[in-house]
Amino acid sequence: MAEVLSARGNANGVATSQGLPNIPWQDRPAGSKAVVWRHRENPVIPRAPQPGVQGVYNSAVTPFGDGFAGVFRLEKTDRFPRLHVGWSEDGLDWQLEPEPVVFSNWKDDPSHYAYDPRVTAIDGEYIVQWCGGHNGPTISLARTKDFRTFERLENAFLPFNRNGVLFPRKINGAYYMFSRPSDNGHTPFGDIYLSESPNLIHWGRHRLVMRKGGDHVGQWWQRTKIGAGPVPIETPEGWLMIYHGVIDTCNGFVYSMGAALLDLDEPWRVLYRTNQHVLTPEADYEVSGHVPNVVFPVTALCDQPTGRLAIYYGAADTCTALAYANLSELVEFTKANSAVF
Ligand code: BMA
Repeated sequence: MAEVLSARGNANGVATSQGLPNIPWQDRPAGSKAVVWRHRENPVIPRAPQPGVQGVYNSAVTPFGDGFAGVFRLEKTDRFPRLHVGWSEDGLDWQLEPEPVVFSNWKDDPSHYAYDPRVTAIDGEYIVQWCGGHNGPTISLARTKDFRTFERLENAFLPFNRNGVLFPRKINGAYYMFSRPSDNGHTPFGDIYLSESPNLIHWGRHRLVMRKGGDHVGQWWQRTKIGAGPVPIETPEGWLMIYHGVIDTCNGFVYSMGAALLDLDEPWRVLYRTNQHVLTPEADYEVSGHVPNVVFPVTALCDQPTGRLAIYYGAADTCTALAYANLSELVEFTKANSAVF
């Protein structure tokens, strides 16, 4: 990888347009009918991309300046998960900072791991959400304008919790964030909840959004647990929430990708929810790695004028992969292949 780029971005570094003409993109392969299809040169960040790094996965990227920035889950050979900033001009070739993110206002405890980050552009800045160690996993937050200086906020919730995902705008004056109450281990259960905040500090009005399950409507792919994925995308049909659904098999968990549409004003109300996965581990880099059979979506970039979606996902807890979809096709697929429960 090339050397780390210097400072990037416009005046405040925050993308202002709904258009994203430099979004990574490849057309659906000829003959394929898939609603979500893989980038041909996957993985975009391979296994062991740098000496001493064994995995970069479940990471969030965002438009930034003329290109892209991101916060990556990076594991060196100590296998301790930390957040590292990355930069890219095209969303495909990433330069990763060798040192983890530090917080200007926070003395980190070396036992505080950090994994599965999301990045939300909102109110002229970027809010980073991740699963932080706080006597067990919970949802940690920080703000940045330039991906160089980060100010840590208080943890949003009590442990144990994972998959915090902040909406990209306030709804009726309030911030909203998904989360998934968990346990201190590998969590053989889990439903998606939504919480509200006036200030990104105090969270309440916790509401159940979606439950795992589906046996009673003839589905197994999301029967063990579910968790929110990328920052939801606003569409005329509702908030598009891409999420992961998990089945427990005799070979362990299998993580697949699904989609749901939520009411625009009351986003705890599920309008549609796919009755089947839209991507499941099948490629070599998804079925083989440190944790086999994991497709873990974390980012969905959208070019609104063309409807192009670029979905970044962690593959097998080892590398970073990319898939594509068309926004209106995915919305229509979700509506046409839905079972809400
Ligand atoms: C979850 C998290 C993710 C991971 C997934 C599959 O519980 O730990 O970071 O990708 O399991 O192992």
